[in-house]
Amino acid sequence: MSPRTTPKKRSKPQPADLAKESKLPINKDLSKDDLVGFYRQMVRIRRFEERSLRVYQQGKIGGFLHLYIGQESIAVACASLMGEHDHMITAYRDHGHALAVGMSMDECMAELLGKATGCSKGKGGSMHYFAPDRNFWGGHGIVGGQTPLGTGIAYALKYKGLKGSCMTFLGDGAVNQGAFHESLNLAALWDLPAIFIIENNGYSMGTSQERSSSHPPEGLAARAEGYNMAWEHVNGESLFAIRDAVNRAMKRAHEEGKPTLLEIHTYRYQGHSVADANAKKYRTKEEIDDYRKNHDPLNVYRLYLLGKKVFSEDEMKEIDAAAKKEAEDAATFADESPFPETEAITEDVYWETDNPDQRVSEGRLFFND
Ligand SMILES: Cc1ncc(C[n+]2csc(CCOP(=O)(O)OP(=O)(O)O)c2C)c(N)n1
Ligand SMILES: [Mg+2]
Repeated sequence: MSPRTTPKKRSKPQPADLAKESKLPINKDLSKDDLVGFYRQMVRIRRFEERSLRVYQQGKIGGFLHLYIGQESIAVACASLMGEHDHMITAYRDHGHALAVGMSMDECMAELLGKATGCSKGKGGSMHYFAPDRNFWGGHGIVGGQTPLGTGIAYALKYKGLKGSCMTFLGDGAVNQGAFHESLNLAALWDLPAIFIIENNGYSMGTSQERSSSHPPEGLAARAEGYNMAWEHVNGESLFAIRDAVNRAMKRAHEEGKPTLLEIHTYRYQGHSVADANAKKYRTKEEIDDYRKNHDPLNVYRLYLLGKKVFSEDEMKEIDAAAKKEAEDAATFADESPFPETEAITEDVYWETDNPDQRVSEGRLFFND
């Protein structure tokens, strides 16, 4: 059999039809509060990140800062569907997911500055936000490293007999990692309630999808066919389209205990991280401008809400001002917070070091002499 043609480019952005997608079963009964709430969440993420970029430029953040600007619809739509036993785990571009599941700007901003009041007590930084109490399992720096962990969470749900799911987010660059393929295989083989969500923003650092991945003409998600797994390609410009597809995947997980692979078409306007000096060299200015002007999920959704008179221009501006103030206050909170004590460096690393009375293993623990 001759190989199928490998496409040279990822698909072009498609204009979303929010009016049509708002009538899909999962969206048609949303209240004004729900609809405005999604907007507020997306604006909060964007303003938080814009403020965090300034904090970085002021030299207050050590390490990396990967911004999610342009991808907000994904985290917000996915979080909006989570029930008691639905979980999330993602890579290092994790601020949007963290805020979407309900983490506060204060604990997130303080973490960026390495402060003791941060969600990981200042020891994780931008790439390692965690809130297990909100079913949010991080925040992982090794590309694709979160995929076996997400598969394990899905396995735990099945093992415990809980009706839930684990959404594992990854980038388009992570789909070539072995761990991802091992995860897909086990999730399909063992019928796990796992949902793998590729946030396809077209680039892994400075490498475009066309230079890194071979895939069937239908896209990266079609690789799921090889694992006998359900898959869909989704337009990330539309919060409604994402909710529709993720809801289908969640139902499959909850009711049939089966996995799904979703590929959501999206874009990042900023560089890979704020240290990406070449952000405008590996792609054209026209490409960035086109997404920003015509396909920005926040803008597209704002125009939809204004057009449908769900909220007024004034209400919209108030939401924006409140998000800016919240981000400003978080920056002050982070500034004024203390750094962790030096002794705290060995805490929260090994359970048995923190809880010697519950120790079961023999021998020398890493931090003990
Ligand atoms: C195993 C591993 N290899 C390489 C890196 C360096 N690295 C960090 S991010 C990245 C690109 C990943 O791109 P993608 O998965 O598309 O995610 P995005 O940054 O676009 O969200 C690379 C190669 C790493 N962190 N881990
Ligand atoms: Mg990418």
